[in-house]
Amino acid sequence: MASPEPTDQETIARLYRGIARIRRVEERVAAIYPTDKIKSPIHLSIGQEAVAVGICEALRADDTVSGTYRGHATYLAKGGDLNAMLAEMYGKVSGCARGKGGSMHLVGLEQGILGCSAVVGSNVPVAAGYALALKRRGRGQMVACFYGDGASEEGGVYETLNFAALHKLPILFVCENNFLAIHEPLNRRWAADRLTERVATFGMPAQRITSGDIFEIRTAAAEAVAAIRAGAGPVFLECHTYRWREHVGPAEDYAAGYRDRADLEAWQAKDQVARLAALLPEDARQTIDAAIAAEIDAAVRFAEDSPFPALEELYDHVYA
Ligand SMILES: Cc1ncc(C[n+]2csc(CCOP(=O)(O)OP(=O)(O)O)c2C)c(N)n1
Repeated sequence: MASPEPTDQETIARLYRGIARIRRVEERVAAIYPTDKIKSPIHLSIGQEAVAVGICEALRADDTVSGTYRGHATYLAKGGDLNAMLAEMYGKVSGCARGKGGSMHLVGLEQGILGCSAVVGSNVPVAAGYALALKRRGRGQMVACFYGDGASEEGGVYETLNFAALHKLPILFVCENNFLAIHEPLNRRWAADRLTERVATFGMPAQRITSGDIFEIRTAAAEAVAAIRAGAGPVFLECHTYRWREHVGPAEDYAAGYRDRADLEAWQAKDQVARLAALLPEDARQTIDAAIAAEIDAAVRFAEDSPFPALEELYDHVYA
């Protein structure tokens, strides 16, 4: 059951701005991609934005997120720098990883973005280690760790859930369940669709949100964050969502035969960008849209005008 929509226009406008900004950025990235100016592979999260925005709404600025290689939404929702994100994709020195990481390795320690990895599931133990460090530091900070349903099949994720529960780490695990791991749907990978129940057996509250509703995600995140800050240990949220585009790249791939366009249409019918847009007065929405478009134009210019890293730094910053 979806939680009631907030009536205050300020909240709706803020959520709309967050979610529409991510959508428009990724649409622009998809449009630029065929020109070959973007040097990195891209994993778009178009359709999935409500999860990142709903969760990050509940976080403090000094909290940390750990994202996946499909991390544009997480990076932007946590306050990542759009200029630095686009420059990173262009391979430019002004990128958030000096142009050496690309789209799959967005990082922004100043904004609490821990960085992510192309190795599926590998961000999860790193996030728990960070949560352990934050707990020891004792300033009430926490981590929100995002991963996919495919990543949930990695052994290291289960070891991490156990460790986090045992040590009552301040971490919110968020599984973005889009039902797909590359071209393999969930029902060909799991005998039983009981992810949330499996996680609960480790000894942490575990909740499934099937609606994709940004208000429901936001409410659940706020409750989870309050419990985590009170010292109760980790919480797990499984958020159903859907990726509209292909696994990697800018196109649609419904002709590939591994999924049905009907599934897309069902999710598009409850698209949260359109829903929030409809909750706003027309002039307020247009003002937000215009600001987003101007910001994206400026970020594209910034990425295009920035230089590539110098040859002399080829081997710098690539080994930690
Ligand atoms: C350890 C590891 N195994 C396999 C791969 C190949 N691989 C890349 S993405 C992916 C699917 C992951 O699916 P999911 O975690 O659900 O994330 P989504 O792409 O749906 O966002 C796989 C198997 C990889 N990158 N790393």
